[in-house]
Amino acid sequence: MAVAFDKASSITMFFRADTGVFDLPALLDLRACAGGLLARVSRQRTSLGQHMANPEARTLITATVKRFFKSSLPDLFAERFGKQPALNLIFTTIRLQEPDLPTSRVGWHIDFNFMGDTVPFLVAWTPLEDVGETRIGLDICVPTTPPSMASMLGPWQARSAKGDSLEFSDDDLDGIFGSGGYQVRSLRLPAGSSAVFDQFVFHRTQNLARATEARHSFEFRMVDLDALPASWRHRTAFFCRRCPNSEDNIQFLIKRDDGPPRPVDDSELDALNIKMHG
Ligand SMILES: O=C(O)CCC(=O)C(=O)O
Repeated sequence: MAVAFDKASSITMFFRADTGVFDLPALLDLRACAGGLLARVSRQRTSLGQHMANPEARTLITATVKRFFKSSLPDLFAERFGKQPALNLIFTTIRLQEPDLPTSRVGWHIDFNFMGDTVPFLVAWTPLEDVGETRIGLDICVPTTPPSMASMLGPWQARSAKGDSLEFSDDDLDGIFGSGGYQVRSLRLPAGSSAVFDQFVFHRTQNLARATEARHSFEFRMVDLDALPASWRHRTAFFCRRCPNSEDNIQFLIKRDDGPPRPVDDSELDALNIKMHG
């Protein structure tokens, strides 16, 4: 993917972690959604968008996105970018990390992978159980000085152009930030917390050899509907945004092929044929 960026400018990364973003009633809805949707696939990962054509799944999805839009997360996006966010439901994912299943771990990467663009974007990584002690959490790479766009995105672009893996090793990170030019922080967070960061923050599944229990998590991926990545222009996608005049205070939208996102109702969603993976 070719990406236009100002090579000399330095990257201002956004990261913050908050506890108590989802209270227990909200967590119960998120857990029901995670369990229900994962049960529909034979994998450790799925996305909300994948299940939008199924009415029972949509009930679980609706409960979750209502909780999301009532949480503090959309306002965090609005504070940073001056716009209310929409959730990209295709890229809002659910993960199960089991202690004895190393194949589901993800190495160092940036969420730039989802869009190849510098437009407004935040992901809220939200564990549904306490992580960092007996359940696998998330590692964050914290550079000691802000890297330049070129040092960060150059290696990404070179790999993307060749179709190579977009997972980076520790040595790769040494090459980008300089040896000793970053720290690795392992997040120890209670259930219902959110680690919120942008598309420039390297992160990976925590290496936690002593893990004994499974962890579920959501990755809520927020964008500005008026500034979508160029690479999504020809894609079909589902979004959800706050809509104060509607029954649930939320509105689902569909974007098909080259068209703009437009509201979609249950009957249109029921008629869709979404290919399920896994
Ligand atoms: O939850 C994990 O183990 C990794 C998730 C992640 O890095 C991602 O979805 O981008």
